[in-house]
Amino acid sequence: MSILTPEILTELEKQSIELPSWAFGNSGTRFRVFGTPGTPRDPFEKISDAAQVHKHTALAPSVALHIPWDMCDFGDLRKHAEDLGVRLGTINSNTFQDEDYKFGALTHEDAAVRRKAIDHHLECIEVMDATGSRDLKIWLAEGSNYPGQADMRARQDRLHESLSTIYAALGDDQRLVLEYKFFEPSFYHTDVPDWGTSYTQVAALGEKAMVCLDTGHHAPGTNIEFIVMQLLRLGKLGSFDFNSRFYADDDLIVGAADPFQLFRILFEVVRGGGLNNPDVAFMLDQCHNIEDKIPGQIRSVLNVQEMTARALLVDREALAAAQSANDVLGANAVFMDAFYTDVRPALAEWRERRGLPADPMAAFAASGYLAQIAAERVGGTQAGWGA
Ligand code: PSV
Ligand code: MN
Ligand code: MN
Repeated sequence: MSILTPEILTELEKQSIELPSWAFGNSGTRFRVFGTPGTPRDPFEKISDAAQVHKHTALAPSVALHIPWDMCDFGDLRKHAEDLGVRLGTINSNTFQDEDYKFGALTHEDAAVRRKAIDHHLECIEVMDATGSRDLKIWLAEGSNYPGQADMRARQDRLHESLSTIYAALGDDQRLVLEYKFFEPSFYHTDVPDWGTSYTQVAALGEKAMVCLDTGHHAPGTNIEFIVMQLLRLGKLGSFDFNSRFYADDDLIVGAADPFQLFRILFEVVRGGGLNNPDVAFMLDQCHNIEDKIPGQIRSVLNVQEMTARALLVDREALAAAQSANDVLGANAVFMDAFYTDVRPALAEWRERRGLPADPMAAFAASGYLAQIAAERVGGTQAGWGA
């Protein structure tokens, strides 16, 4: 009998992970952006590539867009997505590539600059109306580089004011998720550096505002699963941006740097009722600078699926018994037993039973899709970060 019980499989079958459109474009570091043959030249080609991930895994039915990078006719894009069996998801705003935002956007001293940044978000809400998206994700590249440079407190007040105006424009079924990041591009202070600040800001807005937790946006050693637990407990965990990091905001494949951390996070998701909970969006926020992008995304969603399966394998009853008996090593052993269980053969067999490839990475490689797009997509500008 499979180690994955029918109850576990029911949960796994419901799992869905949103892909970022920008993961399919070229990206790099501030030193160089390397090109990859076949890289999408427009949002339509990004969606086509994302649909390949879903086709081989049945795990990724939606794609997040970034505005203005993905500006196009959204009615056409929506139809293109639906024809390929996927849908358009979260809309990400962008206030980090405009000269006017050098010293801030939603927090800027100058009301005219704040107005421009607010208007950009209102435009994003119009895009959401056209794409049928529920979530507006806001990540702000705002802060200061030197002590004394900025009035941090006044900036919090202006942030609240700006966010309130954006929040007021949301439709009944729309939400705002506010992402935090402790550094970069500002290096002394960031206006939304941590979950506490994001929570404080969204709590002041209302029920339709939630926190977005990007796993790569914490200082080394941070107990991220504790934050997951707390936000779920408070009913304010709106979304995840999954990726992994060794050093900074590396945006590497989720589960690549520290699979155990991903397991611990997903255990708290399961424990806190966050799994397959419509209030919690599971997204990837990654860039594939040197590896092929579509296989990079396939590997990523499989990593999340594998760690979710292991998290579901934790014997919660045995764990609770050991915890209440203060059996330190016993409780830890129950936890580690699940983490060390190799679920890959059971998942492969389950996939086959559902008409999916047992090995999605191999099936995609054998499909010839990468060679096909490399031949077809010549000319034009390859889309991506810095585009
Ligand atoms: C920049 O840190 C960032 O990676 C944020 O995590 C956003 O979610 C993403 O870019 C897209 O804007
Ligand atoms: Mn992010
Ligand atoms: Mn980031």
